[in-house]
Amino acid sequence: MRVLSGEAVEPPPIWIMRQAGRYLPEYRKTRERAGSFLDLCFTPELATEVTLQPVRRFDFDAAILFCDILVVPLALGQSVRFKEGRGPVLAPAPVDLKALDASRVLEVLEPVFETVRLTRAELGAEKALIGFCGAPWTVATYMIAGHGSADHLVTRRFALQEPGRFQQLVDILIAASAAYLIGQIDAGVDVVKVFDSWAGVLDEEGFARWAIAPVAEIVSQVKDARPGVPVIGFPRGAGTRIGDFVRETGVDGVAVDWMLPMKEARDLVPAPTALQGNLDPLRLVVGGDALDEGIDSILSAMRGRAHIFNLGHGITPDTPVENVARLVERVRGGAS
Ligand code: 1CP
Repeated sequence: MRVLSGEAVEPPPIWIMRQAGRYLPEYRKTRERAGSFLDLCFTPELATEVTLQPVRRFDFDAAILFCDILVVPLALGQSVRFKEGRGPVLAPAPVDLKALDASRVLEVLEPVFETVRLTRAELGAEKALIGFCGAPWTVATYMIAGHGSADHLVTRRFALQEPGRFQQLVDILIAASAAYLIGQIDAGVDVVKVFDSWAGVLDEEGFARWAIAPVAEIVSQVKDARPGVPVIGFPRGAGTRIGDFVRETGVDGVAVDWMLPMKEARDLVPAPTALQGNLDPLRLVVGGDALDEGIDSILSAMRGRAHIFNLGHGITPDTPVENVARLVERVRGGAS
């Protein structure tokens, strides 16, 4: 929280994206007990358990609420399923705008708020609890295509051919996401993060209209309603546009992917905005010198600047748990 207010803290606090997940044996056990992935997200006792697991094991400085960005389309009434080995499947695709119902969003998401309350009660006061949602662009890519993809051609084409209808969808997502984040704050999260994992596929105009403007609106609604709660943005793939993103959205911190050097991000994003990142998750899989070199270069690039250590994207299921322990130890000044 101090770093998000602009303070440089040494050693930097650390948590990792997707820190609860399949690389942890205790997660796989709880996941089995829950049945489906969505059952896990909507069973507060189990979701609390998996939120806390990585903090217990590695003593991270923050917990991130266990849930998924796609609970928002689900709460709006689109069908969302997670297929084993295939990822999310949404139907109908593209989404039928007239069938979306914004009136029940908070009611459907009530179990998530309960997870936040249970987690906050169990988490030590010295640990931050991070809430989150997907950014409208990234969530829309699933709602239009019906599944994940690498190039997001279907959604990019839709946004170019039918900008008016796409804007309607984005407006629905802005309202639902802001209300959802405010609900998470009222339930007890200390900070919220907006994940725009697919922002990088947009061109200049697309990035301004679909990545910057909707997140700026969400940040403004959250800050009007609950002043003082910091917001982290993650415009993955923004590259040099990260400076515009921060200036125009008003986020307090920005997560940096591993393709952008931290020292460049530091120049592009003026202080006191905090920077989070940006170890290549593959270095964490490989371990050894590859891991140590990656950690050290980030730490030296960020010395003296408000920095939260993290990966440049989510941890992958093939990551050895001992490498995660080594990462935390080295960031905190051991394991040299
Ligand atoms: O248990 C399982 O097999 C399901 C795997 C899984 C997990 C562990 C999914 C399906 N979602 C999650 C949890 C999750 N998702 C969290 C939990 C908190 C944490 O520990 O970090 C968070 C923050 C997310 C956010 C999320 N979901 C994003 C944004 C961040 C990112 O990684 O880019 C995205 C794009 C999703 C969609 C999604 N959910 C799940 C999958 C496999 C995917 C990606 C599909 C694709 O690649 O298109």
